[in-house]
Amino acid sequence: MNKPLNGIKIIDFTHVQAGPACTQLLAWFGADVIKVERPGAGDVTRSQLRDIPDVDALYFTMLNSNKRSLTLDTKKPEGKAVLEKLIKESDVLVENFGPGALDRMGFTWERIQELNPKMILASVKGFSDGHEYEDLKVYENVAQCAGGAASTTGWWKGEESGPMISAAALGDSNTGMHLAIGILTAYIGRQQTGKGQKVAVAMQDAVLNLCRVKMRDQLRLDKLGYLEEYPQYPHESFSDVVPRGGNAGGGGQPGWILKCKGWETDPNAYIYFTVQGHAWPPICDAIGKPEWKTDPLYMTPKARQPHIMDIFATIEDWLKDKTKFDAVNILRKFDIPCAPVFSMKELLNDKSLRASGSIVEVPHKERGSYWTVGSPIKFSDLKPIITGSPLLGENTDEVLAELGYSSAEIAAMHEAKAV
Ligand code: CAO
Repeated sequence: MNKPLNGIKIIDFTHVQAGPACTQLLAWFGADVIKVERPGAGDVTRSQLRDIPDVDALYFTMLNSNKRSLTLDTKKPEGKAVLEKLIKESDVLVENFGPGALDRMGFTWERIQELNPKMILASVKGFSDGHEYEDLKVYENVAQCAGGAASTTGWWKGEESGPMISAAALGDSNTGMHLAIGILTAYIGRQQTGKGQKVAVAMQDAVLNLCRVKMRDQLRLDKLGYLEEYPQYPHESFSDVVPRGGNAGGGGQPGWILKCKGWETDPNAYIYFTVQGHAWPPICDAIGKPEWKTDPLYMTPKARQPHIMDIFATIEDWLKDKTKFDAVNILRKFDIPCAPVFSMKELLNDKSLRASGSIVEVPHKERGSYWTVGSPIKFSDLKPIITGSPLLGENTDEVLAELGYSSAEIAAMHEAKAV
């Protein structure tokens, strides 16, 4: 099968989630990704949140498939020499160490360019170069706070009204996806100029990029003093910052999460319901309120907005005797944008996701096979085959041999604990 990234060699100097998510994606599409890890320990996620004693944790296996693992102590002279050779022979070096770590190791951008002017150096950091917080180490939730997601997510009143973190990895995997786009752009650029370049994505920026519509709302709020699509409108007052909007639609279409049959005991017995402005009559027909079609209090989005929460309460009443699946099966006939709230368990066992390769079973040498999330990107001429993640140092000798080291030299490196 055609694997478009075949022939691209990537030094994967990443750990935890943001960097590994990026390099895993590139590995799925054919790049040779060599994960460089500290001898003896490796990526910290190998041992974090283990479900089987002494076996690589799912946190690691689910972010490092299709890669090779090379152990290398890059603070020892022997390790540095190997990394230098690798840099000379590779196309991309991806890293997400704390600020300055690569420089302290002796691999500044200037040094990397000396070794290989075609090298693309791709970095994830918490904040961008020159930012007043550029020295900070950053994890997922820190990035969500720094990038505007936390201040705009959650409830705006009541005891649980503080900023809220999303379960989606907006800081980590999202930044990795941005970086993958940056790497491929730099790679195409290199085909035109013959030169590599430095590509960086700050987690704060990647989160902010996904919060673009909240920035839109700030600009609107500055101008108007209110935001008509938020649940606060028109009965509550707005301050000068974008408020948290609960489960509001956020765009031009009002929406909310509504309870379905069984919500009292099933934490996911809900659907998301969207009221498309131009598609009001089918909603009225679907929920058994045909009289609303011609009622001036309901006919236009503007007329509905002041009592939109009452409308949702009426729809919720209609949902009382319907499961989330029954409800969606009815609403889909009326072309109403909606979906069940799926639990992780339901997604894991979803037949459609398994058929499409979005959920895949992967073999692993020590844990046996396990299910994971496959490629969300589908191609007509490439079906990524997801392979197991490598054991720590599984490919060390093989990679060293490819770099031209003799068996005796490799043995000496093991002896010196440099690999
Ligand atoms: N051989 C020798 N040393 C190695 C090595 C190797 N193979 N791999 C890493 N190291 C060293 C680094 O050189 C660094 O050493 P110094 O600090 O002495 O220079 C050290 O390991 C620790 O690196 P670190 O700062 O990256 O690690 P940490 O656990 O303290 O911090 C994290 C982790 C994620 C907060 C930090 O890496 C970071 O802020 N990264 C950038 C942002 C990011 O990607 N965050 C998302 C992570 S996913 O939630």
